[in-house]
Amino acid sequence: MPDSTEQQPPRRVVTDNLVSLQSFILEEETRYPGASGDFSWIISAISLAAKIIAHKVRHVRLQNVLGEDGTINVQGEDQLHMDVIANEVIMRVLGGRGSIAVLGSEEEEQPTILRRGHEGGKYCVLFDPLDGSSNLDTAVGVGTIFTILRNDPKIHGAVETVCQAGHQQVAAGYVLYGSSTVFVITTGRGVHMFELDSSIGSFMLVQSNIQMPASKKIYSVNEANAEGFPEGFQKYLKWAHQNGYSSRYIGSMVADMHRTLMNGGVFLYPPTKKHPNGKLRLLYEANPMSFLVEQAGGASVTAAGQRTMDIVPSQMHERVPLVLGSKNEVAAVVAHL
Ligand code: P6P
Repeated sequence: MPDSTEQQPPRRVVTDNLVSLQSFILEEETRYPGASGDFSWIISAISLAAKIIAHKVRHVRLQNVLGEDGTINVQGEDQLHMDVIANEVIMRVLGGRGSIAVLGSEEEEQPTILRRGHEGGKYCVLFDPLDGSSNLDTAVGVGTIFTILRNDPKIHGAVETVCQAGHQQVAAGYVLYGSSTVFVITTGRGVHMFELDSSIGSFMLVQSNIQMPASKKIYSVNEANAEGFPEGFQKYLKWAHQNGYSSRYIGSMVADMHRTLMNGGVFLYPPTKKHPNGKLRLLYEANPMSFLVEQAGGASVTAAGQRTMDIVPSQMHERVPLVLGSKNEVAAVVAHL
């Protein structure tokens, strides 16, 4: 036994710990005394669904799941095989989690009630199972978007239960099936990114507390629709053209959003002739992305300059015009509206 006078070896401090999504969420849970673990189970379920979908997305031609399913979804869009498959995977994985009261999907007209408040239903989960799926045939990045809300047992209608303003979200995130599979999430304490290590089947923490640059001269919009944009948006685009901005538009929201989150810039889907209220859905696209952007130091507003997360939805699939991204870039758009 060395005596106290002997030089003790320096204690090793490991700074680049290996942290999985599972352990990250469990550690987060310890910050909430009395937390039951229900919430962690939901994130775990979403993570499992993401791994299953990632495998199918990366083998669509080999598994012969490209193309149309022959049905039309509630949005009036041709459903693709992968839309249906991704939706089924998430419904089947989340359906088994005892703390979920209501599930809402872009692919289904009505929310699904799994259990009432007195039966243990504490949370509602809304999701777009495979946003941008029309890009699958050209192997462009697509994504799953999710948001978690509290279930109010006093509200009985499923639609009324899920129609909550974005600032009431408990957690939100997306999975981007891109050149890598990344899982980006916020529970209201910063934005954190995990990358799927398919050799071990785990999402591993690769970046914590992501903060967007306050300014970045990149705008992301489908300029083919510009003729139908309200005048303020047309003025903004003209200003951006004259001030050295670059244009980047993939046409897959999760991919455009991830670039904006990581590099800065502003993503816009204004009112158009075809979509006078914008194309993107408030509850399970605009709100989760807005939560992430605000947590990363950015901003998200509608075409009227109103904070997106203050809108109280009246319908589950309502659409909203959207401007989100770096704080100063959103301000530059609003200044022209
Ligand atoms: P447009 C995909 O269909 C989607 O819902 C989003 O992922 C994407 O941002 C948007 O539509 C693209 O729409 O009209 O530019 O093709």
